[in-house]
This record gives sequence, structure tokens and C-alpha cells, in this order.
Amino acid sequence: MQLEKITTSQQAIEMEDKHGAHNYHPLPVVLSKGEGVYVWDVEGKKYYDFLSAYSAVNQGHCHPKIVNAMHEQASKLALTSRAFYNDVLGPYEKFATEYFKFDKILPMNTGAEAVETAIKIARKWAYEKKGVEEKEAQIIVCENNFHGRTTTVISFSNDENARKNFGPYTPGFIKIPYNDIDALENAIMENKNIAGFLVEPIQGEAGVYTPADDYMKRAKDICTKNNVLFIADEIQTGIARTGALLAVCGDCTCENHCERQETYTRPDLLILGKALSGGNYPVSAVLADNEVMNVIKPGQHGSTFGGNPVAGATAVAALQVVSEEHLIQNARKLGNLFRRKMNDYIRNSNIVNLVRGRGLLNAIVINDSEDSSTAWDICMALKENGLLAKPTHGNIIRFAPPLVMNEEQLMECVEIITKTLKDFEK
Ligand code: IF1
Repeated sequence: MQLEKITTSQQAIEMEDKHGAHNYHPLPVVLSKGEGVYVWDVEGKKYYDFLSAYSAVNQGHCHPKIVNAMHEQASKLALTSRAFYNDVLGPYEKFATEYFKFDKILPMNTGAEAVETAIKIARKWAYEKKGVEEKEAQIIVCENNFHGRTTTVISFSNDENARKNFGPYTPGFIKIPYNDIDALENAIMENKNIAGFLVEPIQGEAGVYTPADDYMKRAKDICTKNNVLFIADEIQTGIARTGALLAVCGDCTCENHCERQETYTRPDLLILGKALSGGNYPVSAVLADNEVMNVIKPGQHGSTFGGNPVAGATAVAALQVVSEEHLIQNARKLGNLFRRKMNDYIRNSNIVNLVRGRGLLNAIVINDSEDSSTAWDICMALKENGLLAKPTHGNIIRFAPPLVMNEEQLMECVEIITKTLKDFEK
């Protein structure tokens, strides 16, 4: 059986349309090569990647250190399952728990799997440590959340497109408005069965909503006071993306995780994914201290590929790149520059309302109705001008380049974006 070679973009698009499930509506560009901040399509056109696979490719496409680590391990021992030990998992677990300063890590593969893992741990902790009545545990989540696409996770989504006709839904979730401390306190006061509060430090898919600076800290304090687990989903915001190692580190500029209390809101359960492998391999994880993590006993959770040797080797290299190449500082510096330059443009624009974000996780809000095609049309024009981005909801365009970008490249991207936007000014 031969594999048909792709020679044109149109051929690839038609092949996917015929043979693949139609669960996406991609921008009509067919990529065939990636290096650092650049990607190339089948015809050889070069683009700046301003999405980074939704903040998975923070370390840049095909980073040699990460690819080499992955290749070397894949050529030696790829998968043992957890039926046996191997000589990679322990060192990876030691490295990662020291890197993020937690007692233990539970390795999984996709982000949604890690979110499901955190939900299971929080529920078990509630029954076995907090004394919540069996099957009564509740987890508080926020309106407009995005935590993945499994049946339980979409059960607490309010995105009808993500939910409709996937019922019956998993019970045990209470929704509150995002960035609303009183709503969190009231929800906790009104229900004695609360296991945890699951929250994105910045709501990425909802449109890069950055909450009040003290939202995380105040939410954690309320959780601690009421014996509720604070569960941070840093799958998209973590690993230097927001100009700190984790978004819950606030404006800390430390290169190595410092846990400085005045800025760091330490989660009881930390959920990581995406850039944990630099976008080279599905690697996710949940980190917690022994008091929480030790509720999981042998045979109570796991997965075939969770914590496999290739995942471990790849994740260690990906985290080393973050430190060695000072990606935290770079994301902070270039993020501030990007928002400053975009605000200079927005002052005289009638097509862009605002720019918001932290580090190199940003978005612009287009001055048009949510159901207009303007944001999509702008992304199509950006593609023609050599930059790839995609709208989140409706009239919001997310901008998230790899964190290895330099100032000259960023300024060229600002030039492409503003030049493109000018063609849409009314
Ligand atoms: C797609 C969105 C972003 C996430 C947070 C968990 C997950 C994600 C905060 C699940 C994943 C991805 C999924 C991907 C596109 C992208 C996305 F548009 F879907 F919503 F980034 F905003 N928590 N986000 O952002 O991780 O299981 O995907 O590994 O579904 O197309 P996953």
C-alpha cells in the first residue's frame, strides 16, 4: 500500500475533506515545514507562525535540542507501559517536580486527559480527606471556560457548539462568572460539598481574557480558607507564555521558579500540557503535593502512553530550553513591545477596539459584530501577507508567536499586522 505524496496544497485539502472527519475548519493553508518562528506551505511560501499551535510551540518549531532528545529516546526505548519500570520516568519526574516545586507529578498525554485527571484527584480527595459525602462532590468552574473536549469537560462548557448532542452530561459542576470573587465565595458558602475550583489564569479560547491582577491570589485565599482545592489549568498559559514560568506567578521575573509569596499563587493542583513538550509530542501532567496526590493508589488511574520514555525525554529537553534560552524574559519583553506597538496603531484605528494579553499571549478585538466574517477575512489577508493567525470567538484574533522570536522579527510582524489592518479600516 503506497502513501500518496502531496505536491499541491489543494490536493491536501481535498484529500482531508474526503477521508478525514470534518471536525475542524482550518485556514486554507497547508504547512509542510517548520523551523523556529517560521512555517512553510507546500508551495514553499514562508510565514510567521503567530498561533504556535495554541501555545504548544513556545520553544519554536522543530527545536534541535528537543527533536534530538525525542529522536534519541525513540531510537532506544519508546514505550514500556507502566506494567514495568524504565530508566527515564523517575528522572523525568524528579526533574519536573523540582522544576515546578511540587512533591509529585502524574504524567498523562493530552491536556484534556490532564484536566480529567485533576477532576478525579479532586473528587477522591474530597471524599477521602475532606469528608464530602460519596458521589456529592462539586467542582466550581467559570463561564466561558475551555478545558478540552472530552464528555466530562464539555459537560461544564457553555459553548453550545462544543456541547450540543453530546449528552447525557457529567454532573457535579457549578458555573460562576469569571473574574468574580464574590461569586466564588458565594458558591463555596452555599455548598458544603465543594472539592475544588478549576480555573484558567487567563481565559484563552474565550478571547484572551486577563482577569484582575489579584483574582488568582484572592481566589486561592478563599479556597484555602474553605478547604477547597485551587486547580490551575496552565495548559495554554503555562511554560513562559505569559512572561512568567506560570501565569499564576503573576509579574515575577525570575528565570527559575521561585515561589515568592507576594506574586505566586501556588495551586493545589497544577495542570500542564502543550508546551511541556514544546509541541513535539503529546505530554501533559498534573502536579500536586503528597497530601493531595497520594489519594491515588495503584490501579486507580493511568494510561498506556502516560509518562512514556519519549514523553519524559522530550519534556525534560523542552523545559531546559525554556531556562537556557531565557524564554520567560523574552516573552515578557516582546509582549510589552507588541502591546505598545498595537496600542499606537489602535489609537487611530476604527477597525480594532483594543489589544489585551500578558507576555506573548495576546488578542485584538475587531470593531465588528461577533457573527461578522471580518476577523476571519483579516486572518486570510494576514496569510497572504506572510503571517498565520486565527480568530478565537467571533471578532477576536489571538496572537501567540513562539517565545523564541527576536525583536527584529516581532517588529516585522507588527508591520505585517498593521499594514494588513489598514486595508480594513472603514
Ligand atoms: C483544539 C481551543 C485553545 C486549553 C486549556 C485544556 C485544553 C486546552 C486551557 C485541552 C486546549 C486547544 C485545543 C485545540 C485548540 C486549542 C484551543 F481553541 F480549542 F480552545 F488553545 F484555546 N485547557 N486548547 O487551551 O488540551 O486536550 O487539546 O491537549 O481543540 O482544536 P488538549
